Amino acid sequence: MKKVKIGECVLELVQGDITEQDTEAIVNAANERLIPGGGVDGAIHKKGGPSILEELRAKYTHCPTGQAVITGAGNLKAKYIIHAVGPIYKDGKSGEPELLASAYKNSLLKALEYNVDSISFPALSTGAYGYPLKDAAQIALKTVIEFLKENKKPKLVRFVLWGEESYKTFEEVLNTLL
Ligand code: AR6
Repeated sequence: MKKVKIGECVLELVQGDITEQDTEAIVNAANERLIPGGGVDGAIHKKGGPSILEELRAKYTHCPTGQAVITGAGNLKAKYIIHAVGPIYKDGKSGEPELLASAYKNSLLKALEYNVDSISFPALSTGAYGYPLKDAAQIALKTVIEFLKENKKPKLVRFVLWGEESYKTFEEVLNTLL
């Protein structure tokens, strides 16, 4: 676990499972059609139960890449799920960096809109969507740090990294940014 202060806010890195987090919101790595898939998305829907998909279907038809929508969290400990859509990685020159930054930023804006004090993120786009881990970590951390400096909330942002490689990469990148 690594914890740093960004002004009054706390930024944490932990290795673990996003579905277990007790932050007020957790972020899902969703797709544009908001159809439950594998990875984080599969785990969240499986553990959170059917109310999450019912709410998605009732409120939204889709979510463009780089944007985010919000629902309740069913059986999970969190109160909200922010469903963010990261880009599918092609060559790094097709707008992926901007779209990935935008997925983080729009999730944080959603959190502010709902007065969310604490939020957990997975490493968006780094699984099925193929974003190189180190590049994705740079964008994720830079975007969050910039947002916290500017907005002074949410009070806690936690990255929940699946596996040691992902955790270590985020830790190394964070050390270079501080
Ligand atoms: N907790 C935290 N991180 C996890 C967990 C977990 N329980 N499970 C996997 N990861 P992915 P994407 C890590 O594929 O790349 C889905 O089918 C994983 O190791 O979940 O944005 C959706 O429906 C990786 O580092 O999301 C979309 O179609 C990171 O979470 C598509 O995949 C993200 O991997 C989205 O792809």
